Amino acid sequence: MKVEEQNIQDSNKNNLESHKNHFDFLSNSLTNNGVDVNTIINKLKDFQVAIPSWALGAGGTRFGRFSFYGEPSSLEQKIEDVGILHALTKTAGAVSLHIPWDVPEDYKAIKELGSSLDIKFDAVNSNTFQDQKNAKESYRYGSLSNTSEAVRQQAIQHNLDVINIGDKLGSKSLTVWLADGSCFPGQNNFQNAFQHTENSLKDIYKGLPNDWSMLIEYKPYEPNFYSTVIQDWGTSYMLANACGNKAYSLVDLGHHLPNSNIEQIVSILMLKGKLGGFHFNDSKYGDDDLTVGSIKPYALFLIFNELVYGMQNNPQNPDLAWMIDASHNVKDPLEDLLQSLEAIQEAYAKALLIDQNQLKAAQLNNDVVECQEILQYAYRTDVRPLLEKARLELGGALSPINAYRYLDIRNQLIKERGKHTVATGL
Ligand code: PSV
Ligand code: MN
Repeated sequence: MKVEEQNIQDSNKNNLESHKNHFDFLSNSLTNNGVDVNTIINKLKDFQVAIPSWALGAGGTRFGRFSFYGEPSSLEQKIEDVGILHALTKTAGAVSLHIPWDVPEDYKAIKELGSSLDIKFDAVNSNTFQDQKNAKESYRYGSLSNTSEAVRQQAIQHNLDVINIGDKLGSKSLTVWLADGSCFPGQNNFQNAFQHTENSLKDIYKGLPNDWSMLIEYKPYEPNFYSTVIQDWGTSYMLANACGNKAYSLVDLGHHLPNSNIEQIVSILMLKGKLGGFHFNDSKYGDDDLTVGSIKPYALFLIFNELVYGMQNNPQNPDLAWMIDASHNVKDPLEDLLQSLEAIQEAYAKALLIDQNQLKAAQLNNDVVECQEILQYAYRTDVRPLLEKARLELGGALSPINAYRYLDIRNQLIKERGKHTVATGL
């Protein structure tokens, strides 16, 4: 299914006037405060976030999964779903595939479908956290860190295969997330596990095309509960340095222990030119994969403040691979992603409002109160009219969620695909 621009325009009609009033009011007051509103709108228009193929169906927990009606059951349908998100928001112009869940049968057709919907193929993700049918070796006790050379070789080869698949689609980066670790003290030799991982990553790195990046994702626990080989940003940073200048760290917001200062991690990785990718989600307790901005919106804003600072001051980093990594059991996955996209744009717009020169001056004067005032002035500003304006100018929806419901998209998908389709993924 494809959402036609005319239908989006129809859904906007009734709210255009109220949008204009809100926008004019905000735009005037920001302009009076020295903000260049057009620059912010253009930055919002340029900001594209990849949708992971596995978030388009309902997620699940180890206790069960409640599949959502009309889920995409093929790669084509997943890309069509991303097309729907992009048509409504104009900010979801990329998809991130997970191999082997998403191996294309017809590359040409998949590429054509992507470009007909203005969707690019962003980072490709390897999977050595599950055993695949007919695989010779098992990842039960790890993959790139395994004590067995044969298992490590199989996992290295899988990553090389993933690069090859991504290359045919126009992807430019490989994301490696390892579940490797141990569940009980004494189970693993930490040093050997780390050394094997470093050597395996170097072997994968050798197969990376020149214009590609390798993104190394870290996570403190789960599925292993005692130790994880790539447990934190420092480990990921060490490994990226060991591999070379095309290897970077990837920050997933859910992959930190409670109360970690993620904005500081982001800032230092950017200073060192080693931040390559970013997975958005939100969490209350662990890697909860909840809708972006649903639990800690202020923390998200502070993270964006550092990202904006880094994008302006640290050209040593590549363009970041932005992706949403969220999924759960209880919402329509497309509505959930629309909410996440909105929260990301909102935090980004607020961070763009921060007057960096004023902040710098206040920091140099050690004016702690003024520093906080500057951040909170930006955070408390309701920037939604700016997001609406950016979407309108690109032919998107004033309110993507309202348009999605007004156009009755889920019911159309159910009609097309049936009720009991199940998306591949976790
Ligand atoms: C692991 O929790 C993770 O965040 C990695 O990005 C995976 O590739 C993804 O989730 C899907 O399992
Ligand atoms: Mn992730």
